[in-house]
Amino acid sequence: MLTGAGISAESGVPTFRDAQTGLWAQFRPEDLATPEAFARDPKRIWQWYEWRRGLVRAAEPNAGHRALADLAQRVPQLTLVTQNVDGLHQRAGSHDVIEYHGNLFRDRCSVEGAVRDRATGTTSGLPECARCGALLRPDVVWFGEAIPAQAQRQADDAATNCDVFLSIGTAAAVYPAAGLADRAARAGAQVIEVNLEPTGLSERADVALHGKAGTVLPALVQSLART
Ligand code: BV8
Repeated sequence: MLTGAGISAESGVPTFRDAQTGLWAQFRPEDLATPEAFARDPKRIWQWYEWRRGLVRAAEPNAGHRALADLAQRVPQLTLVTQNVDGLHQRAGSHDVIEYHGNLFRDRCSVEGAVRDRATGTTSGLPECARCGALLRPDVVWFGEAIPAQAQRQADDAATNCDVFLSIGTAAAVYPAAGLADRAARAGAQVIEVNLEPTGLSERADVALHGKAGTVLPALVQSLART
């Protein structure tokens, strides 16, 4: 399964398509989630991520997240790959979630590249590495950056070896994540899309269920439970 921002929408976490609100309304996420933007103005980028952390802390997993955690108990082999950096799948009880684009709540050293704790003091007023004092950055994948190697390998393997590939709450427009469904289809899997509206994947999917994930997924899991 591959999930995107749409599965967290019903938890009050804005999708990337949803217009940003307040201070961020004037920015496209694609312009903020880049190493260049961070190099240019780390203070602004940290404000954006702190804003998003606040939104997610105030959010709760929804019926869509819970249905996927439930499904994992019912099917023998299930791999959950998410593009979301909000950690809501894990809070809903899903295990071994492949965080394809990282996680909002971890910091990594902008020089050493490793996940690091924050230094107690800070000379720049921004989070700094407890080990080398360099600026910390959120442990997420920015546009133009590579997917973490282990996550990419695990996701590719799961897509190549699955019988059913579920694409949930994603516009399927950001690569290489958007290529996973085609990889699964080429390997003979059934591709099922669950999304509020048609996407670039819809016509290539074997089944396209258009509706809210928080409604469609519990119904899907229940119907599977009856079989
Ligand atoms: C890379 C983390 C190279 C940060 C993110 C091939 C073709 C074209 C372009 C490219 C290509 N290959 C690479 C690129 C460039 C780029 C890319 O894909 N650009 C796009 C814009 C065209 N890709 C990259 O830059 C990638 N890196 O290529 O590096 C490289 C390789 C090796 C070595 C060095 C370098 C990295 C991409 C990752 C960027 N990071 N996030 C952060 O979050 O701050 S991407 C971010 O945006 C999300 O993680 C997610 O992936 C994406 C948003 O997409 P969705 O999740 O689909 O969300 P969206 O809002 O778009 O849609 C939501 C959907 O839900 C909608 O359809 C809506 O209808 C639906 N919905 C709404 N409510 C509900 C619902 N559905 C169900 N229920 C509901 N209630």
